[in-house]
Amino acid sequence: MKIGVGLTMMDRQYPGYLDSLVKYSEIGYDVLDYSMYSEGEGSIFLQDGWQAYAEKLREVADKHNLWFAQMHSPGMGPVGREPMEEVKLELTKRAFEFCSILGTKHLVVHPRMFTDGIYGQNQERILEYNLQFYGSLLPYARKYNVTIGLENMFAWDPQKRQYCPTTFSDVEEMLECIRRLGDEHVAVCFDTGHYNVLGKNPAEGVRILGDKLELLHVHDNFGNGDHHLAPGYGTINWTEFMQALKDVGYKGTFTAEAESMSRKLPAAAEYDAAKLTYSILKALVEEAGM
Ligand SMILES: [Mn+2]
Repeated sequence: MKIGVGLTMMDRQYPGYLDSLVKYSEIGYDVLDYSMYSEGEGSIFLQDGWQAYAEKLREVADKHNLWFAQMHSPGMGPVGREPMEEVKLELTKRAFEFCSILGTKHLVVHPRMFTDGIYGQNQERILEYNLQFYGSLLPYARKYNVTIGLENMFAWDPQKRQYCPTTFSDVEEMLECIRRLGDEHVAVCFDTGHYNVLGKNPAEGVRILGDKLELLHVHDNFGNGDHHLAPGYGTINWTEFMQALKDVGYKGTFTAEAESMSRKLPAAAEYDAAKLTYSILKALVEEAGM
């Protein structure tokens, strides 16, 4: 199983993605996740000729035997509360072309969430909204042959001051969305940490998703926050999780979204954090014989 990580772990020690690629390759990573999560107004992807940047990235990645297996589209606030709504939608559409230049197979696109959509409230209305939303992206998915990854989410309940379920917290809801979209360019990106925050066992989520699970955001937490730590630094049972992946015949990559391993460290320690994260992922994969 190919091992991957988000391309932000070493961005202070090695600024500029092009220079850091060699470092990920040196550590042993096979694949990378390019995140457009924070892209908005002023993004390079809104400038003429952004494709040249993408082509350069691809060229350097190829040279170092790295593959951008998955990408994350721009993060969006709840419907009606996103100040850059139009810009982020435009960037999301451009992300498909970016994927095609990089040879990326999966683009993760969060569902649109609503402030009145926690604890399963208004679920059918919100699912209808998301069917329209993903449906509007499907022409791009088909054109560039990229699969949209639906991701399981969580929200914050400001009244009870605790994390709570929202759109796609229930993996069955993602399966229902895929069934109703009826297009092979849609699959699930399972986020282990998001599931654990809600007190649910990620291994069980994997078993429900079965062959609709095509990609992962692997990270750990203590169940009291979305900490984005490497496996073993929280409360998730990774032996059980790996067994579940094996049992459902998971064929995707083992890609971490564990940026907190390095984010607050002194810049000079980022490489070592990325290396430790790799060692952990590699050991889990090898122990599971995957
Ligand atoms: Mn995630």
